[in-house]
Amino acid sequence: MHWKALLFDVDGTLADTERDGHRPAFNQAFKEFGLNWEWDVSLYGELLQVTGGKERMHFYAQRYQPQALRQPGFEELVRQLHQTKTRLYMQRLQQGGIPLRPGVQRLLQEARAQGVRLAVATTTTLENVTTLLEQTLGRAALDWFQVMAAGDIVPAKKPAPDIYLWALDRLGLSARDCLAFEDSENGLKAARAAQLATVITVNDYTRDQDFTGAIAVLSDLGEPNAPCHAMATPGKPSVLPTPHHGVVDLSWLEGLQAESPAT
Ligand code: XBP
Ligand code: MG
Repeated sequence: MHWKALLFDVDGTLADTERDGHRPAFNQAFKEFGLNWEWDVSLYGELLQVTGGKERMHFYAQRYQPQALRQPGFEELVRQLHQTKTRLYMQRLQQGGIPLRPGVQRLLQEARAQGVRLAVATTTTLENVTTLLEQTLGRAALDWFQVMAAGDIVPAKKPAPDIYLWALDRLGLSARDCLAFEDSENGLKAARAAQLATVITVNDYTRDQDFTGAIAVLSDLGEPNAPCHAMATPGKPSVLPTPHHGVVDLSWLEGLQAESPAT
């Protein structure tokens, strides 16, 4: 049996967008609104426990700006801040400078060549995804993905499984035929709650998170000249599979199917 579809998270998985993409766009939006809120690299790491930009601003206000939260019109302020942040983030993407992570383009192309379907399942706003893909792979790449599940399309964001369930429904496939790619514990929880086998590629914000239940935990997807490696994870240090030659390709992913956790 072969995987029929690969489902990709976006932020942190397709590209390292958080620290130098979303974060400064939030800060710029706060400035434009005359707020003295500033999310530095370490604070942003803490705030990443909440997915979704609007939800993240809420969480921040609850913790650090309780007086702002109590003001009438706070919901509307968050909505406007988020609109501005989305515009500023897309501008950043359009300036280039946020590449796809190693191995992403290679694996997407291989999947296309082999007739394995592609989908996106992300909590971020749809325009952010299309801009990233256009910018890194060209406009035609938007058609590579049969399903784009993004943003507020489902009310409950990751770690809820809803975005994955929505994507599976649109694909018309059952979870056992699909493989998810994630970078974070919240993303893994969402995918596993949707019964999906999940490969993790870590990044600086997520490398110490708990990835129990992932089928593989890797540094990245690897390239022939820059091989990836398996990350040690608590409780499962030595048995995690590592791709031959440090390159995640379809033949290696097929092999994972045998190890796919009981769903
Ligand atoms: C990423 C997120 C998003 C972005 C911000 O989740 O949590 O909230 O940081 O995006 P994923 P918006 O890795 O599942 O894509 O501001 O557009 O919500
Ligand atoms: Mg992510």
